[in-house]
Amino acid sequence: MKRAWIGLGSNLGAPERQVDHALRALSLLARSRLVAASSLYRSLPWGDPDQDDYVNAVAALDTRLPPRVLMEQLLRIEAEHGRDRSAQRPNGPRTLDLDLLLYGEEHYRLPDLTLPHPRLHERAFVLLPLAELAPELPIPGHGNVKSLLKPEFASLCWRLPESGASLR
Ligand code: PH2
Ligand code: MG
Ligand code: MG
Repeated sequence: MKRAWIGLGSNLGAPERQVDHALRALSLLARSRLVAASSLYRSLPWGDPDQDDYVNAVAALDTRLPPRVLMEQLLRIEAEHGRDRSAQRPNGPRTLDLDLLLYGEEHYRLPDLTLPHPRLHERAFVLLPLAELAPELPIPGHGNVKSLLKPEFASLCWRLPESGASLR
């Protein structure tokens, strides 16, 4: 059993509902158990300013699925939420994005999967939800989550008041 950390994001088609549904889909994955989900956060678009704000969250999944199989399942859930990769620009709007952030402490470098996620340590919309669940979690090569938080994150990403973290 490994602990995987998954980043969820959406800024098209009722983003809060997309993220809620995706959490439910993660809880139904074979050979896996969803152990925690952060609150939902609203965040300014990173990488391409010409799009709506995102809703982001992070989930912890204990799983026996190997990383590539888990990745395939994440792509399947994205597709079931209307994700159309062919019509998409890099960092542009999307109905649902599921990023595999960490898989245990494993390092991977495949054409379509790099672990840990190469930009995880600098993104407010990943680090703030992650800090809610696991402030002490080490990000290989970068120290723990808590140590990576920066004051300016507060103006880039904020918790939606009506949402709360849940342990399952
Ligand atoms: N995802 C992107 C590009 N930019 N910005 C925010 N705030 N949140 C995201 O999840 C996000 C983004 C591509 O996956
Ligand atoms: Mg992404
Ligand atoms: Mg992605």
